[in-house]
Amino acid sequence: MSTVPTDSLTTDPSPRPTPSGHLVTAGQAQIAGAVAAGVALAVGEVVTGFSGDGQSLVGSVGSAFIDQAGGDVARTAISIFSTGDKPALIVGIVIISLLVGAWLGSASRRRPWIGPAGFALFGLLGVWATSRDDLASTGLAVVASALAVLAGSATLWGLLRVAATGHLVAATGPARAVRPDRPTDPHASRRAFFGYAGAAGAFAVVAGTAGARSLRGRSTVVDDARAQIQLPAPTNQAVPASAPAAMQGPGVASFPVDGLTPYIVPADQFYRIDTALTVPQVNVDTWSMKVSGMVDNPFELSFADLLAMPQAQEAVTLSCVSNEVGGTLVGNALWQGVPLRTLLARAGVQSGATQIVGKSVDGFTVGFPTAALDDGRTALVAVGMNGAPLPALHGFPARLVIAGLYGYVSATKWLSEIRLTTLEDFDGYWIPRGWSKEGPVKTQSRIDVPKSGANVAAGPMAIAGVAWAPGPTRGITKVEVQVDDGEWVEAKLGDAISDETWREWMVQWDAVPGTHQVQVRATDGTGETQTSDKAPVDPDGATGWHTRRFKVTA
Ligand SMILES: Nc1nc2c(c(=O)[nH]1)N[C@H]1C(S)=C(S)[C@@H](COP(=O)(O)O)O[C@H]1N2
Ligand SMILES: [Mo]
Repeated sequence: MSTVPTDSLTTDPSPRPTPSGHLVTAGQAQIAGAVAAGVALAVGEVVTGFSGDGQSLVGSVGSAFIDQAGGDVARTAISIFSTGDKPALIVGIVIISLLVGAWLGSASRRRPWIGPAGFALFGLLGVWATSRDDLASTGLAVVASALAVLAGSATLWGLLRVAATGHLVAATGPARAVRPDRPTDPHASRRAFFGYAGAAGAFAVVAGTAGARSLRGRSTVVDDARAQIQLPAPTNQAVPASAPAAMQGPGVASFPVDGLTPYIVPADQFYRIDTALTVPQVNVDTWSMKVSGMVDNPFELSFADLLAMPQAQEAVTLSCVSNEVGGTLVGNALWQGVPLRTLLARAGVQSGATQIVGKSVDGFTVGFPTAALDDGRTALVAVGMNGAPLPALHGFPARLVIAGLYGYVSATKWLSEIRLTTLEDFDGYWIPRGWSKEGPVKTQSRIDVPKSGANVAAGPMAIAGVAWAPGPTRGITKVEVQVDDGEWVEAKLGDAISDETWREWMVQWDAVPGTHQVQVRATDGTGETQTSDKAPVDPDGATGWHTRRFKVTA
């Protein structure tokens, strides 16, 4: 009597009786489980999306994954989770959830408790992840998880029942529908199953998308707040009025060479690196930051308090320790904010304090020696970037900017606290994940033009790029370029606002037909030329000379 069609979508050709005695194919059970998992995820997104604080269950699971995986894949973790790979992580979590759901569905044919038990475990995982996530509220996550588990279990139960009986609710009353003695038309029940499964799947897609949209819609909150903010005029003039155009504002290069990075990088082109799966959307009206720890007078500042204090504007080149030789995880901007020294002086740093820790609203932390500030380098609690309030991606409403230190030890975005402690007492986020405790920036240079593999016409051509060794006593004093095995030629240098920024460089070269290789090396203000020794990015920044190959045709 086994006439259930097995022509499509069924992986197990022998249908098994459910506890009610009816036949559900493995394929149908897997589809039921996957759809149920989708409904559960969607319900979780909707509940957190429409009532929450900007973090979803899936988002929290993703964040927990990033924090956990960071240790194992420390070598690449910082760059893996840069902007482009975050959607991939979310998609991965959804796919894995659907696969687990499919497995739960097929296991539920024999043991109906497995479905709800599996969903409950998933719900607990969501609650656990949320409890570790500073951006999410655990109370809401418990409610969202509970509703998601209920919705998932109910969907699975309902779909298996339709698969078995052809009805969700029997015409003659629910009690009779589960009776094994009720004959069903297998074709009708198959049609009914796919009807219900399709409807539930459509609900999951629509609701899940709406929930995720609503979460993302929160980004306009920050955009609206930014539009209202009037930054005070800085007390200093970082850029003399007579300075060249490249220094006056973002988007202009020191040399008219196509493809050369602008001296001041526009905020929307500035590299972004952080562990945040969902960008923190900080409410500037309720935000505050503390100065705490080993200080005589701990205090707390609102955003208005910060804006009321004297503001400095400084050009500082920020770079990421994960920047490979020739990489793009480096940028120069005009940062405006309250000097960190002003805040520390007000707090009264105790003599035993040897480390400054920066904490973020999302739980991320940095730490660097108090001694780093002894040389007069720029250190800001920045509220502005290139003359506008910080964009959400770059730390709105306030972040740390410390010249000469890689971002992972210094540049806390979405700042919530500055804490004075000792070097022994605390390690920032990346330190237990295998990165060096201290992160001074290494001297580096990069070729922007020509591009790798470019094909250029013979004749005079520009070779150009950027070089940096940011720090009050460093900066770039010389850049040299070598084509093939020729002489090292000194490049022309663009001006710099200070030694804390990069410099653009350029050489003219008479291109002759053939395949060529160009390499670059920089010398910093201490007279030291960057080493040609190749070192990987971990644990404290890459070294080596950037090389590019290109072709010249007659
Ligand atoms: N809250 C928070 N701040 C952070 C990070 C982070 O993961 N979370 N990453 C740091 C790292 S590794 C770098 S290189 C800089 C990058 O700053 P940007 O994204 O504005 O370029 O931010 C730093 N600040
Ligand atoms: Mo970084």
